[in-house]
Amino acid sequence: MSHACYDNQLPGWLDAPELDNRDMQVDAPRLSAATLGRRSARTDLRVYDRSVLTAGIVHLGLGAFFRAHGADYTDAVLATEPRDWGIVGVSLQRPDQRERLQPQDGLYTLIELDGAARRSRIIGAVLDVLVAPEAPAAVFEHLARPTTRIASLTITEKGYCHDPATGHLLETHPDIRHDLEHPGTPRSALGFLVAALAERRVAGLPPLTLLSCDNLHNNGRLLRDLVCNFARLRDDRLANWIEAHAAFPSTMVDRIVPAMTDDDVVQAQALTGLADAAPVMHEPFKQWVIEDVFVDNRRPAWQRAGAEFVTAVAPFEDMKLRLLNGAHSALAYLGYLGGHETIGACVADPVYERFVARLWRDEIIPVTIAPPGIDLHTYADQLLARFRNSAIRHRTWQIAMDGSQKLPQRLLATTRTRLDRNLPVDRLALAVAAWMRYVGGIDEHGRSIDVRDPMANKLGAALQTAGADIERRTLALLAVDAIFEPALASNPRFIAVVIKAARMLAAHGARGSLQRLDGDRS
Ligand code: CS2
Repeated sequence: MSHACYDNQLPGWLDAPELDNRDMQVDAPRLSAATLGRRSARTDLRVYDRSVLTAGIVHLGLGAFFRAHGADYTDAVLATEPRDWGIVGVSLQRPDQRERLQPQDGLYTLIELDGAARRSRIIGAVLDVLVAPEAPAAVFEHLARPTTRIASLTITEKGYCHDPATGHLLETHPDIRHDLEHPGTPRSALGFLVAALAERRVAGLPPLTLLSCDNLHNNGRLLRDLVCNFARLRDDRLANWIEAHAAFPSTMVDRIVPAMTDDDVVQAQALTGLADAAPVMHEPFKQWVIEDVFVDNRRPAWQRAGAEFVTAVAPFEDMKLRLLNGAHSALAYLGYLGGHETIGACVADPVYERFVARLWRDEIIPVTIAPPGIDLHTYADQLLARFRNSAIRHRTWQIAMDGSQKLPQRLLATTRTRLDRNLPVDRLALAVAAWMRYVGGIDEHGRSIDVRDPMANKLGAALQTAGADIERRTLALLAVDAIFEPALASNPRFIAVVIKAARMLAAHGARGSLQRLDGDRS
């Protein structure tokens, strides 16, 4: 899927190091159904008969996150209920996942990293991998099968072709325009889903449950609005049918899963004794809270693997987006600028640790509604412990990507609430100013930053027009209404505090600014 409505073209996800099957080491058999029995004794496997599975789930966006999260939960369900819930994975852009996974019969290794401890498990839930641009008909065929009940998505924020500030469909997005003109060969997830739903309707089949697992506020509702809006551009009756009969549960998904590196491949082989081109490293923690609305109530018993089905996901989602992802993005920009390569390195630095603790305690928690039974201070303490997991090398640069798509739900929603209540927003504003400095493309040592963002060129052009003056640069970025809704961008207190933070960053650097914020000038 291209994203040319913005001004540069970028890969959709990052878990693709420069490695292919030729790089595989030859001193161990390749992981596959035939070699599974040769795995090391310490490698776990949930045992079930893959040959009897039907693929009840078609998953769009087969990145590392889904393989360590939704596929792990599903694998656990298959161990007790081995029938309906195999997964067909669909890559919307590139063939690399298919090229790695197909020789392995879809099998891959999950490696849980807990300080010095490593645990490996082989996952068998992914039965097949399709590459949408190569085989759109095969994707439709799977989505339109009577046995397919769920289409789940981890396509990253930008994959929704929406305006991040308002959630509206970008009707001028080239992929959306393309998909309206060529419904048989779509590029976007929306194009595939709506065309497949149209086929199901004609065939007299029930629609699907469309399960968004991306870090977006109210992700089920957002997906429903986008799908129905897109469908309405094609055919009102189709849109009405989807609105009336499809289901769009909202979800909160959580597990820290850094992008794969070449070293992961070496580590996986050392642990399992089998060569795997597609292992995934992850933290021990995982959480999945799902709104319990599924077409015909057909869904895997994910609760057996620890997922929670609830009636209201919003408080879980807001807690996670604002505390975890908000802190991640704040640390990503401030940490990158301050020379920290990973989140672990950030929180090992007392200045950054104090910043994030106070960001949670003083600015985010007081305006966040806790989900039932959860104490937000305890949740924040657990987050800090998770961020400290020294085995997880989660790069600030990776999290800094696509900030234009992430800022609204992670940092700006909290900022708005605080401004509405006349509360200070110093730390949130410093994070926003750090993002502004980051997208300027030059770090504190004058080196260029590899800024990956679908709006990078637009943001760069706005900064270029603004010139060197900090106030003008800040105002130029605040004027980008796809990110900053007008009520926020025109709030005089917000403008003043972001300009002040930007000046502080320019004068003292990221680390120096954090020290000043805490009144520590040492
Ligand atoms: C991270 C998330 O890359 C990012 O932007 O903030 O991927 C984060 O690790 C997950 O949401 C954790 O559940």
